[in-house]
Amino acid sequence: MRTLVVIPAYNEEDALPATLAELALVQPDLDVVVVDDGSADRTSAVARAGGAVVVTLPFNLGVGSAVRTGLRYALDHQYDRTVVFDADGQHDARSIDVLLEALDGGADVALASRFGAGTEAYPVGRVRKSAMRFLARFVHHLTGQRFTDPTSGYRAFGAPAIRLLARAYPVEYLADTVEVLLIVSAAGLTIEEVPSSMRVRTAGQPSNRRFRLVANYLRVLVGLSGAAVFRKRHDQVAVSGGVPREEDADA
Ligand SMILES: Nc1nc2c(ncn2[C@@H]2O[C@H](COP(=O)(O)OP(=O)(O)O)[C@@H](O)[C@H]2O)c(=O)[nH]1
Ligand SMILES: [Mg+2]
Repeated sequence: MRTLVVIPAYNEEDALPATLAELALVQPDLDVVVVDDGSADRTSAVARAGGAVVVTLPFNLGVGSAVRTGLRYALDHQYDRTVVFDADGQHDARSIDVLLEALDGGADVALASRFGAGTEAYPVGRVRKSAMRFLARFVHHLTGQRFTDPTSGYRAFGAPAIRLLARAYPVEYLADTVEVLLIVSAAGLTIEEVPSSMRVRTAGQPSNRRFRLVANYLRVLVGLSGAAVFRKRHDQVAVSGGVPREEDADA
């Protein structure tokens, strides 16, 4: 089994050295790719100095695009499993073992939850907390599965999920965490949530991209509902055979 750690990074020269050092210490057998997403600082240089392979995107494309790039790298280089890990030191490298155990146990995707059983309390503001709760309910409604932390970016993917997401990983904010669960679940792959305590950021700037704009949050809800309705209709049409399917129309 070959496992690749993918680290999306944007202007993380301050935090990345300690993150890579921790990974090298705790998970010495894992290869690491840092996807430098058009950083303006020395992210690429410190990543190389820390022993990682660096894939550089020409300009800032966002976390989703960076993760998709990392998964594509994993696919092209015949890795069996991929762990997505933050550059900022918030993720605990020891939890990689727990994520990989979930894959060993048969899950296609393993999701590290900040709020799972036995985790230390992670500080979240009131507005963000209710927004997260609502999203969790929404995801439950659409997938039939309950997640305590659907916006967590700390995840592991097995081979079928890598194949799917190397081309389908969503690139919009929030969709890059939440919609992934819908895509994976709709494809019939299984997701397992495991607990992992998360630290507060020690260096660099949080992008705060996830909850900066209420408008963005609402846009995702509308987008997800639309996608769900479309999928249902598309399936119904396909089943009834009344209207040609897209593939047929293309032929
Ligand atoms: N590739 C890429 N990575 C990003 C971008 N913004 C944030 N990141 C990375 O995504 C990870 C999580 O970002 P962070 O700002 O800590 O978000 P939070 O933990 O959800 O508050 C870190 O490794 C960041 O370097 C971006 O625009 N592109
Ligand atoms: Mg962070």
